[in-house]
Amino acid sequence: MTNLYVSMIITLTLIISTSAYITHISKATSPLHTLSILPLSPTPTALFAGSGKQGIFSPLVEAAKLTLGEDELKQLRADVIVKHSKVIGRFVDTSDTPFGRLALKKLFEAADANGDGVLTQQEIRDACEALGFTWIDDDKSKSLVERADVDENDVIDFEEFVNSTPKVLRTNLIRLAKKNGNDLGFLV
Ligand SMILES: [Ca+2]
Ligand SMILES: [Ca+2]
Repeated sequence: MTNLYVSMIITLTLIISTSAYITHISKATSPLHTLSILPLSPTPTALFAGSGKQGIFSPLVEAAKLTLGEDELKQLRADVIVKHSKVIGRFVDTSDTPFGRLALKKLFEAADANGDGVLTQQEIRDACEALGFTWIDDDKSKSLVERADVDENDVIDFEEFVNSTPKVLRTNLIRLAKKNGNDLGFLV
């Protein structure tokens, strides 16, 4: 009962902090695109503001430590990552719905730094970095573009983006969730 409750909160916090982070970066890098990219939380910016990721998690982790033993926490941490991955999977699976399409549109606009309607390899790399996908280096972003660039004009238009992004997002958001869990010493 308690385990379920705590893990639900943690899962929600993870997904909200991910979207808050994206929103924050979007505002920082592109004043024209001030809307929340992934409108999963009504007030993602408020949650993010002035807190940093540690601030978001630490009260929850402390509370969980008091409520559960260390061993249970370790098990819970594993469970949460699995559950979080499923939440991300479901979100990405909505990409052919109006909501998913809107989320992808916002993501595309935020990535398109010069607003010319297509994404270059550099814009994609910058966007990946803004999303926290720090493992996407020049080589990896180049191969992302090569795979997505169906008409082979060396840039990614919105249709190419829609067709390739859900899979890339799924893989990398899950990796980010795991990484954030580790960075935070999350439920260690
Ligand atoms: Ca562009
Ligand atoms: Ca293209």
